[in-house]
Amino acid sequence: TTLPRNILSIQSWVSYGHVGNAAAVFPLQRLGFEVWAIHTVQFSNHTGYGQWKGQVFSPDAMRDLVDGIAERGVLGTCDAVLSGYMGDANTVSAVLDAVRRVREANPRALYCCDPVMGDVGRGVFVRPEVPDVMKERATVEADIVTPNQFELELLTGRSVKTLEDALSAAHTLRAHIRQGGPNVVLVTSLLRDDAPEGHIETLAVSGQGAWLVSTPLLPLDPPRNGTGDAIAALFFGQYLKTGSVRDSLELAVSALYRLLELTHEAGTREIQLVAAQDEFAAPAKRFAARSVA
Ligand code: PXL
Repeated sequence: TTLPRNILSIQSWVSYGHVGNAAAVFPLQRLGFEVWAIHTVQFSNHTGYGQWKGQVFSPDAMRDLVDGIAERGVLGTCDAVLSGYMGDANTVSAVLDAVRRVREANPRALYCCDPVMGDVGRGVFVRPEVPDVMKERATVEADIVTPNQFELELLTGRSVKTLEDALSAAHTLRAHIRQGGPNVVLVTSLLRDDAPEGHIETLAVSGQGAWLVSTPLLPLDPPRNGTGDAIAALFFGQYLKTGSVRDSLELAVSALYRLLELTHEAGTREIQLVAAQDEFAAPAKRFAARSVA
């Protein structure tokens, strides 16, 4: 059997800076994947600046691109689909159509859904109908979901304050997503009451086991847009390469920590995605995961 090579990534595009596909495509390419990028929007810059120019693409414009790829006869060679920020229900429908069409052509294709909906400081930043649609229609099709702590709470209706809460909510979400495949929940930006101070954690819960990685909390204010998009891409890419949840967690978190450290050193509003490229495939310092199963 051959290793997965082709990933369809459906996300935002920005000309300047790094969120959505502009945060995910390059790390995946650097890991060795061919990335088929479909952009849900084309903006000048991310919305964290408060102002931007550009267009939102219609669901039909996205379907058109899937049609065009299908006409090349290559849909059956698509190994995986990655989705990120989906601002309204129509975008969710177009993404799920793409997932269905890929799976018809290749039943072994994996779907990773990053349920981007909000964050602790910022609240919900998608249209009010999205959380329900994300829960009932998108995550149920996903083999891997990558919520942050806030999104885990939103998807499960649970409050997450302790490690026990996080594990229990993550297992509840695992039972809700697609069964029979990897069935992995990756919880990012975990800040629980019972953790060592000055640290932020990433938790992976799967049939292979549950692991936690702790990294120093860097004083990045505001938190950098695109960080979640980059870790979802790195984790999914590493999982497709290695098949190991623990290794993927350690490799993705270690690369992301160095990416943020470089960003802090540079003092830039945008993440240092290009400067950090050597970290993606082989992090210089590897943070170890501890089993919390
Ligand atoms: O990181 C998610 C994201 C996706 N798409 C756009 C964004 C952001 C975050 O700022 O602005 C357009």
